[in-house]
Amino acid sequence: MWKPSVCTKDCPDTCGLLVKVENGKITRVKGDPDHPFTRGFICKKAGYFPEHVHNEDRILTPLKRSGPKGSGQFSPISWDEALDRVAGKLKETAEAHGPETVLPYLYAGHMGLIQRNAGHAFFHKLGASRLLGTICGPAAAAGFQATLGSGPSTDIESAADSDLIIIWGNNTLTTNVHAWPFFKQAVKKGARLAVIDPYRTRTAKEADTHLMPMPGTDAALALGMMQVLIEESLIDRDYLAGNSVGFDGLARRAAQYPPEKAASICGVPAAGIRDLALAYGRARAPFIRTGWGPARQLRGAMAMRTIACLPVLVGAFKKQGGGITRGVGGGPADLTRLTRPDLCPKDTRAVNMVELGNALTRLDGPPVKLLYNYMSNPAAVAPQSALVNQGLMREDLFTVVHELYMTDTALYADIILPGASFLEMTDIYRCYGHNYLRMARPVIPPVGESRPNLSIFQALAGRMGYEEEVFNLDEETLIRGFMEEDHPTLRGIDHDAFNREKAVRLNIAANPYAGGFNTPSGKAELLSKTWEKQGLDPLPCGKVQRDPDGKGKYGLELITPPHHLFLNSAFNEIPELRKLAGRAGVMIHPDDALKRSIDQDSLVRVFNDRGECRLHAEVTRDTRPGLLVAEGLHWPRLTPGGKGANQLTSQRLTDQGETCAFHCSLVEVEKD
Ligand SMILES: Nc1nc2c(c(=O)[nH]1)N[C@H]1C(S)=C(S)[C@@H](COP(=O)(O)OP(=O)(O)OC[C@H]3O[C@@H](n4cnc5c(=O)[nH]c(N)nc54)[C@H](O)[C@@H]3O)O[C@H]1N2
Ligand SMILES: Nc1nc2c(c(=O)[nH]1)N[C@H]1C(S)=C(S)[C@@H](COP(=O)(O)OP(=O)(O)OC[C@H]3O[C@@H](n4cnc5c(=O)[nH]c(N)nc54)[C@H](O)[C@@H]3O)O[C@H]1N2
Ligand SMILES: [Mo]
Repeated sequence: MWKPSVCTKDCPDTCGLLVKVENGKITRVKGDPDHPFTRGFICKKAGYFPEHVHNEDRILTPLKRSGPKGSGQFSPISWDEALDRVAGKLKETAEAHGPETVLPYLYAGHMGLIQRNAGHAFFHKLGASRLLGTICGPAAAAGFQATLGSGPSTDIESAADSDLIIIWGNNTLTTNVHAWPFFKQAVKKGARLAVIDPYRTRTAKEADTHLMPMPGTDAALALGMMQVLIEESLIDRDYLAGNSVGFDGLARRAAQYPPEKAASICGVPAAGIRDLALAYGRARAPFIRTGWGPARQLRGAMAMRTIACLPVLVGAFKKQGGGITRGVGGGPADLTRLTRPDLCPKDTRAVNMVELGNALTRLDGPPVKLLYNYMSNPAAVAPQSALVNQGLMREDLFTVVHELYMTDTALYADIILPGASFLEMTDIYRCYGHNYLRMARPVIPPVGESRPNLSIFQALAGRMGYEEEVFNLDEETLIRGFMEEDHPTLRGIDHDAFNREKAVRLNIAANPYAGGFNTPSGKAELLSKTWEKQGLDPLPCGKVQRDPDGKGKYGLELITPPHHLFLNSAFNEIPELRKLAGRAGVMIHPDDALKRSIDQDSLVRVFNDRGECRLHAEVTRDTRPGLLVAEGLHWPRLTPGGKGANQLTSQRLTDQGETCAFHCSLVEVEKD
């Protein structure tokens, strides 16, 4: 029997799935052909969901630590014992040290609105520290917001009508593969495909043009293109006059970045910048797909804000097929009946999740005494792992981990609670790559003794004596409540189809900028008064900020972009995918390898002041001189020396959005 479901991984595609169940077990997963965006195909990873659900390494009972911290020695206990112990420890910690010494840590292991947000009310009621969930998107969002305003950007589907697609810092074939057929439709009709990425990704290999700028130089590159557009009169003056503010200031700024200067900052040929700018200015309907890559830099918001000026200059939003995409998506937006922010005591302290290493080792007044981790694997995904691990090793820290697998983080737990997989629970899925909403009910009951997040938090709430209604609401009731919200994107949608678990189109225009911009001026802001008031440069600016801890000391840039066969650290639990992925590697240009006598496949030590890890060298011209690329994330515990690439990344925050500058690290490398 085939049952419908939704892929819940943190990916812009949020695929429609069909899941085959035989004798109570999931035996196959394939794409749902009825899904209007994902259209019946799935990525390599999702084909392995049967092995994700039924896997001999899956944690199926609560566990308690039975050996030294971090040793991975655990013994099974009953749910009653586990919940009593966790609730008891929460009460004890809150009473002895204050509730802010409890820190929930979560991110996006599961993207459904209910299970992902299931712990918020609980921690609000407790008065625990709040976690700022900024590890991924906010710098990109802030940059876009400054120029184009908040809200959804251009629908990717409309790119099928473009005649020039620029994929800017996104590895579409790896991280957003369902956008590809729309791009290919355009290419079939004659569109040119350009990629801007520091290394030759799978996607770059398919492009007509590939510019390989050094990381963190996108604003200079975009300004170089603007200089050409303005000088060659390829801008749309009527559109600018009616729909933007600040053009004169921008023009003065762009004049400072002729392509030769931009080229020297970015490390790309000036002719390449000029050529791309001319193509962009002359295209009938140019379309840009930005990923998050340019934003994972210390000046990441500025980079995104600057790129977002390009479509404004040429009036791309007027044209069918033109525009710019970062994220999309709409309602339901009001989740307060589940998250209950009103239960949170005023002025409760906030801890930025990027700075977990600091929070566990340096934060005082008060320190963190109890870490409650779910839907995240910080020992692998958070920056500066050495500090994170040092914190997790603290004897006086009590760590609870909800997980399906023995991740690097789970190894440090005092108590592990077995989580159900997404195919075993009810949830509702919004999406950040297309405009369809969908719900999914369990395909099979929870395997073993595992439980969905909502059920775990409700059981804990009972033990804590919390009596608010939220601690008794079930998933179907919550979803019905969410869907009653009077949100413009929910108006007119087909509720009946939604209840039958069909993907329903939200009420979002394919070109949301046609009707104006959601900025303070209502226009595209080439000059941002909002940024000016915050003491930031109001205009796009091409200054580069490299890793301050490595400047003058370490000569190589390191980026750690997504791996084709993993999703952040997820899917490492599947032996077959691990085998296909091979050993954790680092790409190095032959010139850099030669200087250091590094041979193909040899084990190398990559290091900086923050830490070190051991990777296998892949000597290749797919990266450029001066740039190392370690696609990830492999589980550190399965990597030589037990250390992963996040040993090298820093906790420094981006210019806006307080995001992690994951792709901004200076390092050195040597033969091991
Ligand atoms: N297979 C797979 N799919 C995934 C993920 C995964 O890990 N694996 N992760 C998921 C998640 S959580 C997210 S947020 C998205 C992210 O999806 P993407 O936007 O594709 O990923 P990013 O890490 O942001 O990096 C995108 C590209 O930017 C490049 N890049 C790095 N620095 C710079 C720079 O300074 N300028 C420019 N122009 N490019 C730069 C990188 O080399 C990379 O190819 O993908 C999701 N999908
Ligand atoms: N160096 C470097 N580091 C990065 C990035 C990078 O590009 N480079 N990318 C960053 C990005 S974009 C992001 S978004 C973050 C992602 O950070 P995370 O969201 O922490 O990423 P995952 O590795 O997917 O870990 C999620 C964990 O949740 C578990 N899980 C899945 N479903 C459930 C559930 O229903 N309940 C519970 N309790 N657990 C569940 C999974 O087994 C998995 O171990 O990582 C960041 N880290
Ligand atoms: Mo992400």
